[in-house]
Amino acid sequence: MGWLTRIKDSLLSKIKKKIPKKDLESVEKTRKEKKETIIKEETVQKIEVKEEQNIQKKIVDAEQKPIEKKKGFFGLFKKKEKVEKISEIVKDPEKKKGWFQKLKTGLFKSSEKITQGVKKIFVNKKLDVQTLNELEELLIMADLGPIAAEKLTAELANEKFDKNIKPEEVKTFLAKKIETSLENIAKPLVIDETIKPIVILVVGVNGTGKTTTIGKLAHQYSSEGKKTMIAACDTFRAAATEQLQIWAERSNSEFIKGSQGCDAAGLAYEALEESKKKNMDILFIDTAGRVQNKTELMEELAKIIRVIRKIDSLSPHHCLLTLDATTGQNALSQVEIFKEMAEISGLIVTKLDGSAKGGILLSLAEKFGLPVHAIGVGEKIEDLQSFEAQEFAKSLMGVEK
Ligand SMILES: Nc1nc2c(ncn2[C@@H]2O[C@H](COP(=O)(O)OP(=O)(O)OP(=O)(O)O)[C@@H](O)[C@H]2O)c(=O)[nH]1
Ligand SMILES: [Mg+2]
Repeated sequence: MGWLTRIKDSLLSKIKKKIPKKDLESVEKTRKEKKETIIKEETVQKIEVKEEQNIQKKIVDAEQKPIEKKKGFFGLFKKKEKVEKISEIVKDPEKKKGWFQKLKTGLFKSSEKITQGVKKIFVNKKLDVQTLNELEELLIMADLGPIAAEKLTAELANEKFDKNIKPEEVKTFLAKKIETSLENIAKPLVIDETIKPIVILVVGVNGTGKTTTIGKLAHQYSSEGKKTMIAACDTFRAAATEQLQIWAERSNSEFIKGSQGCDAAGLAYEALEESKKKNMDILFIDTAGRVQNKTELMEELAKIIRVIRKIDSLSPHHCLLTLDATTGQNALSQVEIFKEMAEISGLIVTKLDGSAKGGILLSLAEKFGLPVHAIGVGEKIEDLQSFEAQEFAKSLMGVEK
């Protein structure tokens, strides 16, 4: 009954009269416990941030060779004050309709779960305490996360409590609210054309789609006429280089590789030097995703960042984290882990084709507010769409365009 804590006071007193005293007491207890947990979590987070800052300071201090312009780890993505030319992943309007269809098909498992659930809850029923509780539960089960579920349910209660409401109306209402929540995070990847090359570092857990996403992004930019280079800095996994090389060929990108097991940071340095020499527009750096050895990965990523900054102190200009939508709530802990390792500037959520956990985008928005630049909707080179709040919300709720 989390939603009860969020509804308007006038409605609250009306609802309270209908709820048995013992239930109200239990809501009050949950509310108190929740508040205490939030305070505790915030304190822990503050300590963690402080520790993280200390670690990063040590990394910077330990660096021997002076870099072009000394600056803190967290100054990583400072924007140039004046961006003269900006390029975005622009959607071809011709393709737009087809993409909506594809997203709808991809999110079918998620939307079907919600549609069937809403139908069951709201058939010939008034919006009352019981239906609201059931709805909140359904939304949590659909991976929207407890915070978003509570918020959406309370918003529906505020507007429609005690009124008859049809399943379709519920879905349309929720789609609109979800759209508003996602609007803040749906941001295209912006490439500052005054910087050459723009360095895009791609990180993420094994199998989340780093390599594939680099191939897709490189293809989009090279089709726009940009000169792209890809560096195979996942020197850890066997066959990773060969896989990336295929994507480089498909996307008409230059390719730079080392031998298996070679120093990833050294290779990244070489790649940046080379891409400068060749006047590349964008350099993509692929990385290994071995989170099972967090310390090694953390050191490797920190080293990559440290050495490329010797050439360009503002690099990497973007640090993208790929998340596999099919892993659901697990994606949240992946963001936590990678936020410790690098300053994540944006997310790419992959495998939204066929995922029953599309609601994860809401959880991510509520928890981190990080920009989502694009979504993966298949394994092919063209299967990367820019993330658009409205079409996503409608697809998730199974609402017609
Ligand atoms: N259906 C679907 N499959 C995807 C998508 N993105 C990536 N994949 C598949 O997911 C698998 C893993 O993708 P990779 O790009 O190799 O993932 P990675 O993060 O580079 O993995 P490691 O190199 O092992 O760390 C491949 O089989 C891809 O084809 C997507 O959006 N949809
Ligand atoms: Mg890979």
